[in-house]
Amino acid sequence: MTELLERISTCVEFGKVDIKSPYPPAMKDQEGAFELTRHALDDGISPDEILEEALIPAMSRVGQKFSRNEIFVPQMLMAAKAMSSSMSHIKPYYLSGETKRRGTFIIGTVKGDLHDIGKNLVGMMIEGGGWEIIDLGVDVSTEKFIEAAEKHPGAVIGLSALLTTTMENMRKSVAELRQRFPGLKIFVGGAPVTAEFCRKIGADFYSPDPQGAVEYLKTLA
Ligand code: B1M
Repeated sequence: MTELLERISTCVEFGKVDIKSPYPPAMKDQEGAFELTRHALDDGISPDEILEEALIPAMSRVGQKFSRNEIFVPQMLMAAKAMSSSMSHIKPYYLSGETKRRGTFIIGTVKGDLHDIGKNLVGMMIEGGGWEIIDLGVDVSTEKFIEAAEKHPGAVIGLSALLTTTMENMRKSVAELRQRFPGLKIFVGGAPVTAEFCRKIGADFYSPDPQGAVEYLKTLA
C-alpha cells in the first residue's frame, strides 16, 4: 500500500477529518482524510483503491476495537465523519459514468438502525451504474418503504441493516412489502445479512458489497 493510502486509513481509524479538526489532539494541525484523499486522487490513485485499501479496512479496525471495548461510540462517530469527508471526493467519480437512467432504486436503512455509510456507498455506486436513487435515509419504517414503492411503480427496493437486532425489522419490512407488491424486486444487504437470511425472509437478492448490487441490477435493466 502507498504511504498516502496508509495515512488516509490512519486518519479514518483515528477520526481525523481535516486539517482544521482539533481531534484527535495527537494529530492537531496535520492534514486529515479530506485533504489526503484529494492528494491521492490527484496523484492518480483510483477511487476503488482508496475505498478498498484505505477506508474499508480502517472501518473494520474501528469495529474490532469497539468490540474489544478499546474505543467507544464517540470515537466510532469521528471515524465515520472522517470516512464521509473522504467519500465526498470519491462520490463524483462514481457518478460520472453514465447519464442514461436504467430505472429507479429505492434504498434505506431499516427501522431502528442509524448506520448509513454502507447504504450511502451502495446508493452511490448504483447511481453511478445509471439508476435514479430515492434515498429514504436511516431508521426507515415499513410504512415509509411502502409509501416509496407506491410512489415509484416498477422501482427496485434495497434494504440495509448493520445490527443483528435490526435484522428482525428487515424481515418484517420485506414480508409486508412482499405481501403488498408481489412483483417487487427486493434487495437486502449489510454486514450481518447473509444469502441464507435473504432466502429465509423472502427477499430476491443479497450482495455483500455494492459491486454485486450493480451487477445484479444489470440483469434487470
Ligand atoms: Co455501530 N455497530 N453502533 N456505529 N458501527 C457496528 C455495526 C458493530 C459491528 C461494531 C462492533 O461491535 N464491532 C456493532 C453491531 C453489532 C451487532 O449488531 N452484532 C455496532 C453497534 C453495537 C452500534 C451501537 C449499538 C453502539 C452503541 O450505541 N452502544 C450503535 C447503534 C446505533 C443505531 O443504529 N441504532 C452504533 C452506532 C454507530 C455510530 C453512529 C457511532 C457509527 C455509524 C455512523 C454512520 O453510519 N453515519 C457506527 C459505526 C461507524 C460502526 C462501524 C465501526 C462501521 C460501520 C461502517 O460504516 N462500515 C461498525 C463495525 C464494522 O462494520 N466493522 C459498527 C463501513 C461500511 C462501508 O461498511 O456498512 O458494512 P458496511 O456496508 C458495506 C456492506 O455491508 C454492504 O456494502 C457496504 C460497502 O461494502 N452493504 C450493502 C451495506 N448495505 C447494503 C445494502 C445492499 C447491499 C450491500 O443492498 C440493499
